[in-house]
Amino acid sequence: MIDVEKVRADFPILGRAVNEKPLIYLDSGATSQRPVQVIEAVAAFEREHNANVHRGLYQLAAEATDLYEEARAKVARFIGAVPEEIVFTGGTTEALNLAAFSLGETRVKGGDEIVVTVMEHHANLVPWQEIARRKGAELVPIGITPEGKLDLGELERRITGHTRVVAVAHVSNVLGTINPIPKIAELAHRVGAVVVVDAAQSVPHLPVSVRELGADIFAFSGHKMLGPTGIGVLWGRKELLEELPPFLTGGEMIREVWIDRAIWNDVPYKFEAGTPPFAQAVGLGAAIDYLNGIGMEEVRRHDIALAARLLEGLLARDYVTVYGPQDPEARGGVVSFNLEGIHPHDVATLLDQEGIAIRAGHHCAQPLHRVLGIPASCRVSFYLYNTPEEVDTFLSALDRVWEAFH
Ligand code: 7TS
Repeated sequence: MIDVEKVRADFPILGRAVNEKPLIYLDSGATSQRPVQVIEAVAAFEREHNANVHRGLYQLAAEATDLYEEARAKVARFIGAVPEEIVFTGGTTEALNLAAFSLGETRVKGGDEIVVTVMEHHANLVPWQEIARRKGAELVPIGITPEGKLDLGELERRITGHTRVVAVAHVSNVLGTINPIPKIAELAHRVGAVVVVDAAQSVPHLPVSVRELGADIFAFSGHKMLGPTGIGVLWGRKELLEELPPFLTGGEMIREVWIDRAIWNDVPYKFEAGTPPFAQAVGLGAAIDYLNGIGMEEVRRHDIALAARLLEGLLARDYVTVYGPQDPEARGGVVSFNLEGIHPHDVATLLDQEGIAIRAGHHCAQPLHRVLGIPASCRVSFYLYNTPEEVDTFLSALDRVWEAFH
């Protein structure tokens, strides 16, 4: 069990008031809060070790480089990979653009197919739309079941000899659905397709071993897992990373340059052009230390307990429609819903009056909302610092929102 009160004491922002009420932060799916250990790790780096990495031949640059590479090793261990396979990026969006561009260059040609799902965040959809458009390839969207799970029958039918890439979220940022990556990878690999996993909502919340999951590329962001903004990760199988061309070019990503051509550096540096976000990487390393100190199994159990309590409360209210699987074990700590006849923006605005922060809108998943037949939804998302009491306070505040409209 997580000692939530002890955890909360590490997050300065959770001590503040919003609209004269104690802040209840239920939007960690958008960005998590940061513990003092992460804030201090970044500050200590800036105060004591700042120099550009992989450049200078002086002590300070060596320290900065060691700390940056140490962060890479921590990320690798955290997801069961090796450091050469960890590419630091600006975030999930940049990592997925890198994957789409580089795979598009080498693996996708006219008439090929790219399989996506209707539950993708725009970050794992629009880059593939662009590749399909540029290469004359076709985007093949896989639908969901009435319960909000991926339609595996349709997936099996639509992965064919034409499929070059299967791009899928590990955990949906709206439905919370956990997709069966090993099964998807097996189907894709049978036809030689590459599996790209948007792990933005999974790596922060579940124990993840990239080797066990069997996919080829994973992308996630530091800021959703207690780390700073501006840092993200692309993990790829080494052989695949070696095959792929770089996305951004310039300094640091080269081995040798002539006036008319260049030879690329080894992986992962081939994909890290320019000055990388090294202070942020050190912050991400501190975030991983923090999560390891708690244990990802514990984080997962905590999410399930809170989601179960929330689902039970929401399903008991006949004015609420919940989207996605009703079994808390089948989802991450994200729950989306609507109140009958009330716009999600009104719900979020009234809850804010009570110090409760939730997200309302299409959550960068407009195609999914079209499939659900709604323009927008409300979303609660948890993390290790949320309490059962906050869930209860939220549910009674929701009743007050409903009453305000009736
Ligand atoms: N993929 C998923 C599944 C996400 O939830 C997000 C961010 C991204 C990709 C993009 O990550 P970024 O760090 O590059 O922005 N999701 C959300 C959200 O649900 N609300 O705000 C941001």
